Amino acid sequence: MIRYITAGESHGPALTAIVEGLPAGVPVTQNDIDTQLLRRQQGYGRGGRMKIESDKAEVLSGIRFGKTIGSPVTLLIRNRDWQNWTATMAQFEKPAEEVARITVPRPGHADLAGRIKYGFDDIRPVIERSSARETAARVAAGSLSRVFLRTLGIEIGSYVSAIGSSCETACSPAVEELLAKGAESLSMEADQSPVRMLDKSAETGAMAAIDEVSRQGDTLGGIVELFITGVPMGFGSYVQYDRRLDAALIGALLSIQAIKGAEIGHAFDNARKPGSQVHDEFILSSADGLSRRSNRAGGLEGSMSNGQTMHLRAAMKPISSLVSPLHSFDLETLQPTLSRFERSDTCAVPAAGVVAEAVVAPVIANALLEKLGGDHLEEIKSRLEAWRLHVASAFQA
Ligand code: EPS
Repeated sequence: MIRYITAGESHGPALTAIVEGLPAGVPVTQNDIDTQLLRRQQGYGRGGRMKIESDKAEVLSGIRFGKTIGSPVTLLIRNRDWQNWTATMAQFEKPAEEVARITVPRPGHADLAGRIKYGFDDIRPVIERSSARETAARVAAGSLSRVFLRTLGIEIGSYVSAIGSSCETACSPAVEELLAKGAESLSMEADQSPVRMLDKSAETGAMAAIDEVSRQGDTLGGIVELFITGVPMGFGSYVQYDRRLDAALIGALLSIQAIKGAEIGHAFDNARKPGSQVHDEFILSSADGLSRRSNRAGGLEGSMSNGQTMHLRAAMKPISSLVSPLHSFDLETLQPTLSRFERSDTCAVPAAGVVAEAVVAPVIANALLEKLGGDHLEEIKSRLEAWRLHVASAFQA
């Protein structure tokens, strides 16, 4: 099973990830990792930091001659900005010059609870580790599971359906066509847009809205649509709560900084409708086997994959670092004051889609490994092929 852990502060020397449990024999290129890191850095509405960084992963272990070797993979992404923070973020010696302590929490951020929980006299350490900069390490880590899945015909993709109130009015027919080619085709199309939207009028509206809130010193959130194609029936299980695949997927999405809600399929819409308008009816044909009239369940029934495209949705709140201050107070004087500005983005929803793709990749890879086992890619490939044939044979007379 794949496990990973990340380390690193936003303005420390580097971010690191150790990924354990990847099978041996998965072909990985430097480009497979760095392409995802570059995608994460894009998007209309990003702040000054992305102009400083040019994220690249150094592979310190676990890959030999372009293939995983089954041992833990260590990834290191250096923070270029570190050179500007050596005094503030010094590991050992406190610098001679005064380092300003931060004592005014930003509403909506980890500042307040983090400062009290860890007993700091300065909010800086909370800002450093709660920062979404950490997602660079998770994108690098996730890129390995993503390659593993791609070699098995399982692809992950996303697009942005809403930024602020600018949203797609209906699900674009282009989505179905792109998904038919695999979910990565959908992502490649979305990547052509500065806001990763497929609908041009929504894109124009979103960019204008980002400009407008930026002028006002404000921020915008939005909604990411995530798709996974090629997952066969029967991953995950209903038999125990911690084997439920839907819960693991939603948990992964909610672990992303600023993501406050997630759903599978049309969960919230479905809740307002009778069952006859919700459940995806079966069509059995001798030519095509099993298909469905719809996919409102988002590819999961009974917490298991049902063979349809998986569709998840995540809601990102507006980033809580605002140029225009909100009401706050000073934790030292306990006097009301306005919140301080910490450099940030106006909108990071396009990047959140890339991060969402990365965090669900190990979840799907683990569901696959739980179902099929295996330590080497070729072994897993043949087991998956056999499972796909077994499932298809169930619907043939
Ligand atoms: C981010 C890096 C950060 C922020 C942003 C995301 O860099 P800095 O703090 O140096 O500007 O731009 O982080 C936040 C929005 C946050 O609340 O911490 C990145 O690499 O994605």
